[in-house]
Amino acid sequence: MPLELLAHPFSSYCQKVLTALYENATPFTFRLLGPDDPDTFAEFAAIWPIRRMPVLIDNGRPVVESSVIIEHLGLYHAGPMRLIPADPDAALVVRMLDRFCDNYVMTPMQKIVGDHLRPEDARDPHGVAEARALLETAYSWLDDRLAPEGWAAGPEFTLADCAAAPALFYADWVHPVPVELATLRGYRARLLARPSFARAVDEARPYRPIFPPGAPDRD
Ligand SMILES: N[C@@H](CCC(=O)N[C@@H](CS)C(=O)NCC(=O)O)C(=O)O
Repeated sequence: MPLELLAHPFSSYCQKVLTALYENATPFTFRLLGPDDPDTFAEFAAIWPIRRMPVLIDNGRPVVESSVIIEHLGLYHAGPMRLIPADPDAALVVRMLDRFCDNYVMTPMQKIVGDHLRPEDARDPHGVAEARALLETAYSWLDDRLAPEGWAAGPEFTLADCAAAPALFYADWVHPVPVELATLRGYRARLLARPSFARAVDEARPYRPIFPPGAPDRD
């Protein structure tokens, strides 16, 4: 039975997993989680009551959480691109950067986006200000840490880059990376040029009009 991914092309965490799948040209069936397919959504909600996408189904076995899905793919559907290094110490660095991108870039970005979905009288300006401050700190830390070439953890593209790509892509839309952080801006540009992530971004283009704060006219 082929792998199935319950996902939406415009979702940042789905793009993280799609990037990993495309890196290895892993065959899978994309099952769209959208308003037009209530059956797929009901299946998703039954599998994962937390209702956060994506969910991978591997021969009937559901796998949740994007980082774990990518680890699962490396264990059971390995391809030529090893997204988690074999060396355990190098793997720790990759996992730390993956956590960094999810917790300190993706989470505040989602907070800013999510605030636009709230009713006017339930907005959270204080929480949004905190999210913006966290993004500033995260951007600065990444800019200091990244090399001017290559990827987050070194010369190889890894899980950390799968996480960084959609996180920085959308974070820059809602809170632009300052021009003085040239290393980080260069890294975001390299991620956008990586064919695996570029494909995920292209597939999501038709959904840009639904970006809650309004999508800018650029990648
Ligand atoms: N920790 C989860 C986060 C997944 C997540 O937040 N997914 C978002 C889409 S990018 C979602 O399903 N949001 C739906 C909602 O918040 O109701 C992962 O790594 O997979």
